[in-house]
Amino acid sequence: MEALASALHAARALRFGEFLLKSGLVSPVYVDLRVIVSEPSLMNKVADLLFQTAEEAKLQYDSVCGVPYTALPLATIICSTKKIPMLIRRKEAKDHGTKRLVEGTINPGETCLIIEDVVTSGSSVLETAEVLRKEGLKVTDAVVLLDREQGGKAVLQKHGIRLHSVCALSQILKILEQQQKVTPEMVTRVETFIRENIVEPSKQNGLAPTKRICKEMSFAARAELPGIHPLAAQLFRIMEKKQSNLCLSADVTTSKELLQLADNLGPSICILKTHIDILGDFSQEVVNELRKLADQHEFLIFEDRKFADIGNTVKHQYEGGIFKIASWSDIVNAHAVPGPGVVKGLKEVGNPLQRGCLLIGEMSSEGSLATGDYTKAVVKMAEEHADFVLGFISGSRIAEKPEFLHLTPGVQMQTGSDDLGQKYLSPQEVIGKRRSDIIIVGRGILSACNRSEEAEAYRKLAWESYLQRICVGAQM
Ligand code: 5BU
Repeated sequence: MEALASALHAARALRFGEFLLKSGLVSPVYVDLRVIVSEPSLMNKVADLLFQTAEEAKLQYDSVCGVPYTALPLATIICSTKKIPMLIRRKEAKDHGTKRLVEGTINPGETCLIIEDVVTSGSSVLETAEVLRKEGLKVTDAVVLLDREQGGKAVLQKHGIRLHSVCALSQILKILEQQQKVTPEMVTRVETFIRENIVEPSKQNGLAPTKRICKEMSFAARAELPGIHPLAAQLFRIMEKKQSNLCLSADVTTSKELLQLADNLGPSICILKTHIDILGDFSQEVVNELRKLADQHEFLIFEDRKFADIGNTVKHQYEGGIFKIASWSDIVNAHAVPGPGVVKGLKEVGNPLQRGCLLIGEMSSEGSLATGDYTKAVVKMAEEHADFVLGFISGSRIAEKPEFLHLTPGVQMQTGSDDLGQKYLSPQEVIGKRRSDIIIVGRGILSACNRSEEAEAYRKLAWESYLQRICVGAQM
């Protein structure tokens, strides 16, 4: 397998970079096995491996047909060396003479084995199988050199064809990584691309599988952006792993209740947001425990401190005092009102600890003054301090750079407002229409009889809205 991987790489049958596909997608990997016709020994090797794979699977067949065009010479080598009758499928019927679609002797009822170079959606194998089946032949198996693992196997299975592959793209990638022919970053990029472009078997017509076309980068892909803040990358990965873009606003006033919430709702959330100064019984112990629960359940802690003073003061407020926020909170937030000094001050404390900050671009409360040009100035400030600023608190997406996160408070399933000016939008509106990334929910969950169930309901709604937004034809 090692020799095959390096030979395919050397022949440029596998290339890594950025390739515009027919579908309009940009792929980090390009597989073009046509080039091997210029490498006779590699051709023989590949034909042999295909045959061995059929032998190992103990396949019984009477003839072999290669999917045109790349697999034609491969089928020829197999049939010639192993003395097996071959069939050739024409791509178009001849416009004169016999109008045959398949050349060679067809004995209806016999079994024909299909040979292919690479399978993505399985549609090419399926097209050839349909033609052979129309001629009265049985098609039960196909052997392929490379399975791109994008759903082709399942599509073919649905149509009664077992797919046997010599190797899978993930296997080849691992080998090339070990051989230091591709970087670990490229391996991750390719794996992400493959995962996000899985073809699903169509419910109506197998020849036209429905494709998940992604309109926007997924959280997983955003985690891999070059130069992304490590804390933002960690958060994107947590979100993808837990399928959660829910931040719980744990606005409770006792340590016991705070820790209970963190423990019980931890599995459903990606962030737990605190207002540490509303606890009536704050102690160092409670934040130590909270930190342990955050690591155990894999969520980040966000102290909603809303710093809004000159740089020198916020530095002290962040690092010291009773709360020593920087020592336990992954994320804090700040108003941009004082100008960039507030970010610079916080950064001096936060950066050595690998912390991050959100700038308040908009607020959810009635009559908020954070609008228009103010919001634009906040985005500019974030761009100038992207080594510390992870993104924004805002009602909708205010910056297009995928590196920036958007978190939105004022979310409840029951829309409307409270009697102190808080305005509520639904999770679907915030994530689906306003294109925010994470919903922040407090009383929507805290006032429910069963908080864990309610948190799960919010998690699911927000996650489904995200999936629907990024992908056409996403399966719910
Ligand atoms: P609620 O119970 O879901 O309304 O709580 C919302 C939380 O988000 C609460 O802790 C507020 O302090 C916080 N919040 C907000 O509601 N609106 C804002 O614009 C900002 C923070 Br910034």
